Amino acid sequence: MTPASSAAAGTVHISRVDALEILDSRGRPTLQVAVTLARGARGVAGVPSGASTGSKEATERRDGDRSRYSGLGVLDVLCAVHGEIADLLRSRAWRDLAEIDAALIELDGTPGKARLGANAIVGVSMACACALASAEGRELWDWLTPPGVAPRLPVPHFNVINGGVHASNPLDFQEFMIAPLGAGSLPEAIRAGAEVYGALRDLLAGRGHGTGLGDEGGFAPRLSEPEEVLYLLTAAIDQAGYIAGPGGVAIALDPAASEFRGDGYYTVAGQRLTSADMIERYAEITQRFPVWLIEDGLAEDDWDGWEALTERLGRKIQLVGDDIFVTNPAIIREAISRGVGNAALIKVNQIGTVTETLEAMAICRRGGYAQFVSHRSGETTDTFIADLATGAGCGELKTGAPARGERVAKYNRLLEIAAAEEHLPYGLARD
Ligand code: 2PG
Ligand code: MG
Repeated sequence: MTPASSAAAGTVHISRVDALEILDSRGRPTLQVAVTLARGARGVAGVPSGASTGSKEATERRDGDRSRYSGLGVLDVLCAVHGEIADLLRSRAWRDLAEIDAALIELDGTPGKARLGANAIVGVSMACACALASAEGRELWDWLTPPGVAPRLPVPHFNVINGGVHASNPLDFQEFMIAPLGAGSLPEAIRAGAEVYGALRDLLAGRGHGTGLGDEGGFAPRLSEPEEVLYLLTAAIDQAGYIAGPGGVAIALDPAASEFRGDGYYTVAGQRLTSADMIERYAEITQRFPVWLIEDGLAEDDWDGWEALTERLGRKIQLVGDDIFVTNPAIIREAISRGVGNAALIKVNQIGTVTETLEAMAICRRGGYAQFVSHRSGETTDTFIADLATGAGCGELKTGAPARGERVAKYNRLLEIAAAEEHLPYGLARD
């Protein structure tokens, strides 16, 4: 009799927890975690890592030994998984993932998961989720669907022009995304993304711009004015044969403004701008271009600016908090009560467990905030977020360009789900 079958009904036993130091898409070490249940089900997760991180994110732990990977190794984190974490997980029967995640948080004992490392904890939490879903014979997206929520295939947001800390060009805004809001199905949306990406490559090359790629697979031309990029993007959508706008292919921006704010000013293409100037600039941008969403339009410490931005544009477009909310349930609650933004970016490794991520999404749903599930700039081929976005029914996912294996893996997972589950609707949750 296995430990699992001898456990009380409805509980599971974990028999193995393995971790491996692997590379992420930027050539930096990260973790792969595998969790095996006593009855044999197994879950594997690759841990992502960000570059433009919010200051209140859960703490990613690195070795700091400069003789290996410039100090970025994760061998100490790996030891924590094999040691303390594996000991805890194997020591008793577990009712559900929430109980496992709560025990991991308690074992760590620090507010930001700094002792064991959020990269250890998130890898274990994700791998446990996969193992538990597999043990129940359910697809991960289905297993992740909260009670009372209708799953749906999300609108993919393809990051086709990279700037900021994701590329070495002079572009201050970090991400320019295309969102096929008007596509009739997920496969049509993927096709639209890839076709516009191809048209954009031709357009850039035709104008003598480089077509080298940034960290998330978007092109990284030597442009600095956001409006110039928006003009090119709109032209590419048009050339690919789509309508630029909400009925066809719309545009989304992640300026990642915390990265270009200093001394209370924002610097865009060499210009020093106040919060009010930035808001004015965004208002003009939304007049001139089919931009339907702006993420981190202002910096994480500019809450007053965010309030003004929301007041000005919150009824017209989606205003997503990333660095400012860091997928943190308490911060999102505060934002909702102050009317800051109207949507939250959702990154599992920003908060550090799957349970807290689902809690953050539930708070958004109750508060009328949209949820935009996201990859990180450093990724593996792990596809967890494709299932999360589908299961949570939030209708929005960003996971880079329709190029580079680690980005495409998530889009291909969506195609797989769409093919297997023809009944699942596609599109924004408000539809
Ligand atoms: C962001 C993310 C993902 P990073 O700012 O939204 O695109 O970037 O992972 O570098 O924080
Ligand atoms: Mg962001």
